[in-house]
Amino acid sequence: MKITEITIRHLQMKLKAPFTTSFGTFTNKDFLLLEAKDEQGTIGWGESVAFHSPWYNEETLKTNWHMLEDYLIPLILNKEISHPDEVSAIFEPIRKNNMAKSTIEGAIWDIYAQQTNQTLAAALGGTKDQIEVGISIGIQKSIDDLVALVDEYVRDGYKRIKVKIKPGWDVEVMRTLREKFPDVAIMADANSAYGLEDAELLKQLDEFNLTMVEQPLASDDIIDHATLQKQMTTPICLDESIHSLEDARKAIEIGATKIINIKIGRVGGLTEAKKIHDYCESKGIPVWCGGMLESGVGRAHNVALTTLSNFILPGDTASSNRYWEKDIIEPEVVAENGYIQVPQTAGIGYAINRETVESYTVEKKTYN
Ligand code: OSB
Ligand code: MG
Repeated sequence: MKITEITIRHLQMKLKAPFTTSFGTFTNKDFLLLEAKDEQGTIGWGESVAFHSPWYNEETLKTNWHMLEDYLIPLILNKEISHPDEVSAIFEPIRKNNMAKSTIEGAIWDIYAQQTNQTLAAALGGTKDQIEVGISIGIQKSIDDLVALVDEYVRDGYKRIKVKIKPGWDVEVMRTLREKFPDVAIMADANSAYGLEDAELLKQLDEFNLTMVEQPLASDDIIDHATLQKQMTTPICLDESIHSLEDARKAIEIGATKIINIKIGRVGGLTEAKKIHDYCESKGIPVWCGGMLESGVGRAHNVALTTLSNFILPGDTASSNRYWEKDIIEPEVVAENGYIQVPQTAGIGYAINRETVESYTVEKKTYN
């Protein structure tokens, strides 16, 4: 295949409810949607998971647009590509900027799957026809509000409840949840809100039989995570720290992580995500697919990736309607009783509603 035209759109979608993490609150989701066309006219879609502001990591919507326009699109346009695994080699001269790279790579995987007449899941080597999912709940105004939400999502059938924690919203919150929901799989995500000096506090989480604690410490500190894991029984799961197979290998080797959250954008695309998945499987490290409040396009890629065998733990890919009044795909992603049925049409498996896309578009530009 040869990509002959790429369109980038900045979309803004209003979240049904604000989502608060230890690093900030989202009320809108601003992101880039990428449409790629090849010489046969096949269209593929990719979503950048970079946020509007550099809170989660250093990438932003604008840095992604810059990297795409000035570096990545010129490297890809009119280049002969026989398999999407080649894209990471084409992008090798450009350091990091994984979310920007992943945006194009995702669209190329979609085109490849369509041209080989298979689902994206099958193209990746996935085997499941349904996937198990959990849900991630932001920081709330009160513990009562949180308990009410957890209750609702448990009734919906979500297979695992993740709650965001930060200093001042941690041990007592988890204690209350464990008391109210003794049999539910519960975990906590700190988004790097703590330091090793908080080890005594974090160790108190061991009382609550949590499935894991996600990214308690800084993103660039896998050494302190290893030190902390030696002192805690709750498994540590790394999110922000893992950008590549090499990061995963080192974190596992030093005992910094017992579980890995794989986010396609954070690791630079589906090819690297698959490599991390395969490596973790060989080491007996379970993985799960994280979320970045994606629209339907990113969600579809997450669903496909999660069909790989070592995605043993439920991920964060909840129903479209948990986030949006109206998603940009048809049908929307639906979790029923904690399961999403994997679509069976070629490519990402969901159709794009162009009218809806246009209604959310703030700015767009075409490159050819
Ligand atoms: O750390 O997993 C995270 C949302 C925004 C930024 C970071 C994270 C999250 C989530 C929500 O936990 C996942 C989702 O529902 O998409
Ligand atoms: Mg996380």
